[in-house]
Amino acid sequence: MMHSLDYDARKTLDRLLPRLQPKATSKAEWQAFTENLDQQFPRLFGLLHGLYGNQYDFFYHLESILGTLFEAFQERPKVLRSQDKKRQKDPHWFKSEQMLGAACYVDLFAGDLKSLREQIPYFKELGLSYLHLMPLFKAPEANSDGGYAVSDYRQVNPSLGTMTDLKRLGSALRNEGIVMVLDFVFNHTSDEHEWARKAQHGEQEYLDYYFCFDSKGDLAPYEPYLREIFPEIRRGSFTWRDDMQKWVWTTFNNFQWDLNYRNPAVFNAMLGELLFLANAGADILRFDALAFVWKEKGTVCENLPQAHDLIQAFNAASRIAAPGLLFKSEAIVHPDEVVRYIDTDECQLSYNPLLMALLWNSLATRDVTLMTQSLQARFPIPNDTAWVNYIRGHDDIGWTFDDSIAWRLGINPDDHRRFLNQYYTGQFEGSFARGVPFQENKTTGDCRVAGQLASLVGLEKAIEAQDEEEITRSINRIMMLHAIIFSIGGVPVIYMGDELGTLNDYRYQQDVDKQNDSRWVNRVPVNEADLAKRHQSDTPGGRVYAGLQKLIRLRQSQPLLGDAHTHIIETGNPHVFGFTRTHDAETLLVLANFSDFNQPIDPQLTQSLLSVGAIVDLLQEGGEVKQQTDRLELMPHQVCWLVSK
Ligand code: OTU
Repeated sequence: MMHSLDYDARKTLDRLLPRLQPKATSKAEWQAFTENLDQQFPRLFGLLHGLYGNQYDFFYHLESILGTLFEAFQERPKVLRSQDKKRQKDPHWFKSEQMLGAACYVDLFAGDLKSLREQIPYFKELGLSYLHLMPLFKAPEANSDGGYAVSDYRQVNPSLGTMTDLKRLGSALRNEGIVMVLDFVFNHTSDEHEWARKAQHGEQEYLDYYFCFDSKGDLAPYEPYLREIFPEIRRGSFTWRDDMQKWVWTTFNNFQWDLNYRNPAVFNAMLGELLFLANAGADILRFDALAFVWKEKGTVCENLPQAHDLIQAFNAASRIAAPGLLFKSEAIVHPDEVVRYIDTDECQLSYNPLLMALLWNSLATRDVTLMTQSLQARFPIPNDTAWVNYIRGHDDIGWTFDDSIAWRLGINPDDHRRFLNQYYTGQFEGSFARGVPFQENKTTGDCRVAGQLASLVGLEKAIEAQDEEEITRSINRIMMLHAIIFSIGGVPVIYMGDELGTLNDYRYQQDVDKQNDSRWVNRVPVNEADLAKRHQSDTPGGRVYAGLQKLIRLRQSQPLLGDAHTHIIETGNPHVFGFTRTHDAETLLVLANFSDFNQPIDPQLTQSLLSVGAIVDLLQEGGEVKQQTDRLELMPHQVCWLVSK
């Protein structure tokens, strides 16, 4: 079977390539393109055949797709081509300890793209080598779900600048060793996208780009099975359009129309947009809401096998036209499903929502057992891929842990999620947190939490109460969480503003376009005055900044925190989270105390994990040396990075 598919792929190329070759501008160009095809086309062909092979015009679409690939290949700028070559020779480049990411909104952080370029010295000062710019494309003016409703993938939102500005920014970042990460919002377009407009005018070709239904009855094979994503905004997953007299599939907001990937023309059109972004200088594309891209009657329409085939097809295609490009998976779903998107042939990078949620869980419960057991099962991923580890971002916190592991530990998962929501919205007695509920589902009781890092760890409340001790504790919590994501393996990403201890911004409640979406509480502008405070070492923001700076420098000087193996361990103390990083014969042991009290570490633990002799904690000033037999004690929220001397 394998052979016959390969044979069919070969035969297809023999038939289609002679029609494409006249477009080549040089022999060398054609040769380079066909070499890439030799490597990736059989895989691409197999995947597309699986998805679309039963359609009568399959070969017509295949020819269009080849055309898209060759055009993008030809347009790929020289600098990006040579970068592709460099990356192919160093496929683990993103696993280096030098990698440090940040995410920011162009408007909230700098105003526009030009001014953002002027902030590069700040990014360098921080130590960044990866910058995710939140969606910056043309989008509906009033509400665009923070840019996640794209009206034109080839046009920058005019208030932020132009495509030329974006390309300039990309190359300025590249010159400073910072990779540019952009969103590929490919599950849906805005209802103002040209395709959607044409569908609104009844053009059949574009009605077929989306899921449009004539009557409520047509929704019956789907609707009962679907999860509601934004139940506070609108119930269900479909929107009635009076102008069209049709129901349109809208998983998220009414103005975000789900694309119909059963139509190969949609695949081809979106492949064109993907490669356009790659050629505009994106090093990594964030595959937004990728769990939802394939729909099938009578299923939940999330994480379907065809969604994986589709992303793999994008992967094979992009390796033909833009081989250095990486994909980052944004699957905020069950941990078993999250890892299925991670593969060198699918997404080489993935957000780690499990670590994120369980860090918050452990902070609330002061217990690391659920985190340890969950990560022991779900942290390992293929060697040529990496996690993107984060604490907070622009979205909410969803409590996506594995219920069966919780049950095993005697935790009722639903009750526990209710507790976590209460805890982080400050309704639980003794809670330090100031979060806001997000998208409470009145039917299922499901809820998520929004809030800025500093407010969620207690800093907002502590500052208000002028409680110096609690301010220090909150800052220590921030340091502990970062010391973990900086060392656990993968690319750590800071959410810009968090490095300055920025608090919740409640002004969204007065804005009609935002008040329904509490995630705006954690989308906070950062201005020059805020940035200037980083030098004031007596302010909470200045203390956070100085602490993070120190952690970042230490991370970047320690190769064991880069491309090394991670092993999550049982520390023998339910309050202390631990893991080792090993490479060749060297080991680094990380321990983190989630409780409010000092915690002892059994000397046998360090003795068995680190080689004999004295040990040094890289996070201690002067790197205090201890004998293996000395009793090690961690202060509240203290983290140790231990190596043997
Ligand atoms: C993503 O998140 C983006 O990160 C959000 O900002 C967007 O609103 C959304 O897609 C639509 O583009 O629902 O609450 O279960 O959690 O994909 C966040 C998966 C979201 C979802 C995730 C989605």
